Amino acid sequence: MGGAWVNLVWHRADLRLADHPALLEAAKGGRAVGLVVLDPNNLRTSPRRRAWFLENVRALREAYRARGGALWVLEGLPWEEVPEAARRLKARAVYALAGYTPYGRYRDLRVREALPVPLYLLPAPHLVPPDLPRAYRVYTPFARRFQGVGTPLPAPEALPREEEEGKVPRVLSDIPLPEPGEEAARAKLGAFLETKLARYAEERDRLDGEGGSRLSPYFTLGVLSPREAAFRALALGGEGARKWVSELLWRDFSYHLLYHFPHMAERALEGRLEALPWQEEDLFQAWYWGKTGVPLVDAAMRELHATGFLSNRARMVTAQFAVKYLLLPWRRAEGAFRHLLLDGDRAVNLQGWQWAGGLGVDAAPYFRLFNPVLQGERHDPGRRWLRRWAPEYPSYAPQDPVVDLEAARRRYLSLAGDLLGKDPPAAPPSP
Ligand code: FAD
Ligand code: IRF
Repeated sequence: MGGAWVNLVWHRADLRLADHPALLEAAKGGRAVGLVVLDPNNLRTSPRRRAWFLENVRALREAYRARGGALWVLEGLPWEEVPEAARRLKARAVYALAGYTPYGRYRDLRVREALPVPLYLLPAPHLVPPDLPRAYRVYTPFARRFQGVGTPLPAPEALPREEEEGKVPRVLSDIPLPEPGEEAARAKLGAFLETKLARYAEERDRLDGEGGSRLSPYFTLGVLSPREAAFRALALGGEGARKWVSELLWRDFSYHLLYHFPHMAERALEGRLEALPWQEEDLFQAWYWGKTGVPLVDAAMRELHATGFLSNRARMVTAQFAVKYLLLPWRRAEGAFRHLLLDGDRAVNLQGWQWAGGLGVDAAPYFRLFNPVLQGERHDPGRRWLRRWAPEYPSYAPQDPVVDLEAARRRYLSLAGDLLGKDPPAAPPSP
């Protein structure tokens, strides 16, 4: 072992060295040692997501080594493993970035109780801190709290040589993964800013997702700091940058919602809609495997299985279709989505489902239903995306659909209208 004492830096959803306040603080004395705890409570997920997490842990360990430092990787319950690491390393303190999910907060309390030394939880870089004491239920006033971002922090220059402990297991993913690690994320950010940011506002709705950055799998694990991303985009300026930063703010809004309304993981924020007559098995299987007979939905679900990614537009229409047209039990569908997505994130996915499904996030009126035919024609004009993922359909018109779109729309409007005590609108708009 190295010197007399060290500070432990416990990485969770912040698998990076740059713009990491806890790491910089811990490294002030020059003796910061990294720690990742492979937590069975987090890793009970699909092989692709387990593999993506572990590959990024491996990349983080390489980054520590490249600066002369060491990253410990222990497997087990955090309230056992963090104190164990602290004892063995003679750590003076443990530093981490605060997280806001219900499990994360519970875990951190237990770890703090079990530790013989202090656990310092520093605010993670966000555009707006999710733990604002005032609870916003609507995005726009939350986003108005944004006051710009400060310069991102540098990575610490040198880290102390220390023995490494633990191996990063290899897990086979069922899909090809993006290149893991902070350097890959930063290169992808650079390419996006250079080639796509200026046209982002016009191109972001494309069903093929080519208008966006595809950085979400990195943001989910904190491989890239959202502050660094926003800082670099805003430095370029323009409408595209403003729009892109507003999407990063949606991400913080998701954490904000789950922080203030942790029950939204179990129950829709608009609780009255929980009484909808949710359908079961057959329809769920048709939706999940992309066999609904509705081309946009089928293409989306197949792309999701094959790649672990989906454009925001495809997510909105597909999730809303599951909730409003098929009346699928929304939590089950939300969970299925999250486990297929490489960027699957409890807070962001919950917010996305409850927003798209009209279940209480933000002010979207219950009677708004996307028409999956018009959505396809509008956002995939040459049908290239459709040909790629569901080539048997010549157009976005349904073929032997599991539900008749018009009948399902009416059924939903009447059921939801009753539960919410509202008359169905005379001529509901169908965008
Ligand atoms: P870009 O367009 O480049 O946007 C930049 C970043 O902003 C994204 O990487 C993401 O971190 C954030 N962002 C973009 N759109 C949103 C949004 N609508 N809400 C919150 N943050 C956003 N995103 C996830 O990261 N994990 C999820 O589990 C997830 N589930 C979703 C479920 C549904 C039903 C819906 C409608 C959206 C969901 N999103 C989720 C948000 C969004 O679809 C993806 O973040 C985005 O499509 C990722 O592509 P990108 O990285 O190219 O995004
Ligand atoms: N955080 C950990 O500390 N340990 C783990 O093993 C984690 N595995 C994960 C796997 C996947 C697919 C995702 C995230 C993690 N995380 C792990 C980060 C958690 O999101 C974070 O710890 C959060 O605070 C826990 I995606 O609720």
